[in-house]
Amino acid sequence: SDAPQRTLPLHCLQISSFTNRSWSRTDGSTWLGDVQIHTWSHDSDIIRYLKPWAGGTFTDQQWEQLQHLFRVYRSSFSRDMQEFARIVQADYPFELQLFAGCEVHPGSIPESFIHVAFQGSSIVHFQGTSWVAVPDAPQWVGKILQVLNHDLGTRATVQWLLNDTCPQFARGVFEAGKSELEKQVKPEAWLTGARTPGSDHLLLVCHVSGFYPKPAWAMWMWGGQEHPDTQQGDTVPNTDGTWYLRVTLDVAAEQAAGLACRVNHSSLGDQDIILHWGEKDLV
Ligand code: ELM
Repeated sequence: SDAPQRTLPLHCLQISSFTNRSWSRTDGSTWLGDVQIHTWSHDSDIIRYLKPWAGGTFTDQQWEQLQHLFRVYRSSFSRDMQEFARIVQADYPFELQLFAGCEVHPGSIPESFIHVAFQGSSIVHFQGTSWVAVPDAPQWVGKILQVLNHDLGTRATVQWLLNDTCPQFARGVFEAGKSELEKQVKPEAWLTGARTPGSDHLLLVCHVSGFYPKPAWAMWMWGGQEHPDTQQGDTVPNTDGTWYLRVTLDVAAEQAAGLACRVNHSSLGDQDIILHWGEKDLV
């Protein structure tokens, strides 16, 4: 059909730890939106699928070619970064993080990137056809850029990975995993509350768990109104790929009666979950 192709961003994370001149390790992972699809351990020669559809629409041969490219890349990377560390006299231990990926927007050109961080701070990224320093990068980054940009073969390969391979792979893997990525899983919700020691206050907690996708809404309600003292928690992952959210409210014990927690999520449509606070919820 001509319907706009919806996709999700494809992200690759690499963490390389350099302990001394002769020892380092590199680990990686690939994510489609908030779902991890590959893992690449330092101890393994192969990039492992975490989902049956993690090969997307690539043929076995295309995938084998990529695996080979990344095996060569990983050993070259360790060697080259040790050499750079020597050139700029970096202190050990140090950590390099690479964040790369692409996002395919319906009806416009894909956006791709590689960002490199040293000791947690961004230093270099790939732009157009070459490596460039971030605006506030330390001086010594210039020396590294000269060497990096001298390697025309790698620059060409990086452009091919960013402009062709990544968007093609992202489309294919989204297509292959569509039913799982677009699944809707309803949350469960429950209330707990505890007396705040040394006061006549209660800390009420509304727990919302097991939902997918990530966006969810929860509020403490009083007399049909959103309670302004509601404290939003972060939405954090469960171990099974679903999400967990809690909202809390600190109230005087005598004001707890009549409070309710209201929960909404895309899986619920307009059928919000409403839970009324009761003494039985005290723990
Ligand atoms: C091509 O990561 O230099 C494939 C590259 O040896 C794929 C990249 C995908 C990434 C360092 C230490 C301390 C403080 C700061 C630093 C600076 C950190 C700067 C990091 C710059 C690289 N650069 C990031 C590239 C590393 C490997 C390359 C290179 C390697 C092998 O290249 C040789 C030839 O030189 C080349 O012309 C070509 O013939 C090639 C054919 O195999 O062989 N290049 C590649 O492997 C995305 C990662 C996802 C998270």
